[in-house]
Amino acid sequence: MNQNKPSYEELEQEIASLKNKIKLDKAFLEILFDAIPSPIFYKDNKGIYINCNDAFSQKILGIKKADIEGKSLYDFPELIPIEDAKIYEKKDSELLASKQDQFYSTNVKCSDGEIKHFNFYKAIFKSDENEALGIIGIMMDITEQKEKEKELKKLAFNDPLTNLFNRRHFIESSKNIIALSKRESNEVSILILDIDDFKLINDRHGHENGDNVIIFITKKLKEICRESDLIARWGGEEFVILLPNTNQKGALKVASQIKEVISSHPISMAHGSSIKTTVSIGVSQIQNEDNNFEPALQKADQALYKAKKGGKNKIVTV
Ligand code: GH3
Ligand code: MG
Ligand code: MG
Repeated sequence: MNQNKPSYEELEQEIASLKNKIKLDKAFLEILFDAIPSPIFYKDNKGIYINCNDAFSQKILGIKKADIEGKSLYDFPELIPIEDAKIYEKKDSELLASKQDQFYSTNVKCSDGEIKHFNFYKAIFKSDENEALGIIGIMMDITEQKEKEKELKKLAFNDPLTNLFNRRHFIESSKNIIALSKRESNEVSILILDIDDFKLINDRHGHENGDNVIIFITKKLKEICRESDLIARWGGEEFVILLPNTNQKGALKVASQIKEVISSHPISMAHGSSIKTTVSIGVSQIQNEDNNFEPALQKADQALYKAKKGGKNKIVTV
């Protein structure tokens, strides 16, 4: 008899211990799978869900895992709209055909009703014969990151106090407007507007009330100007407005409307009283030979200087 050959009992013991190990490994993987906060799912090559983690069943569909397994994208019309199901199905087919990893990002309506932005990372799993058996997908919630990006973009383009375009954005946007106007032989004018004696407002009523005056003027400018006009906060209490399809005469009309509206409306101060303020405006039309607004703005700025010299609450044109 061979001394090294394990006995039947020993073999049984070995098998039992291996089975136990597999069970533990499986349980460990299951716990790990569910502990991952990113939704994960896998489907077979016919698009049938094989499994998913808690994050997918709870955060995305809001139903039990058992109700997802064995189903396809089209089995949850109230949770996955048909149009979305079609898009995901197309992506899955592309992935299975290409056998390459796939990445895309899209908005997803979550089980709590919120629309979130997700990055999708998808890969196929294959048989030993290299046949695509199905796909695995991981979803990363990047909503917060997207919001921050949006916020940063806004800060880069908009003035935080008034939400008007800042100087940089004005310069960029004006290029297209001027180029288009030139092509179509349309006239463009520019206004520069400066609040009169604004320092006094700050000194008498405080910086916060000064800010409110700037916000008030912004509101009035938006009310008076057309949707196509480009309004920017140029500096502290200075605004520049580009007026497409407007000649000098038209720009003067807009300027005088701004001047009248601002000087006639009382502005509420935080402590209950109200004040009135005035603005001075320089006006100039962009000339045909000019490729940008700068020469016209320079002229408008000189006009503004004259308006200030001439006693403020005035419009001067060149
Ligand atoms: P003028 O009629 O000649 O234009 O006189 P002014 O007092 O309006 O002009 P000046 O340039 O002397 O003062 C502008 C003031 O605007 C100085 C600055 O402290 C203030 N300022 C600039 N930005 C802001 C802001 O965002 N908020 C407030 N409250 N004040 C600001
Ligand atoms: Mg100024
Ligand atoms: Mg001023």
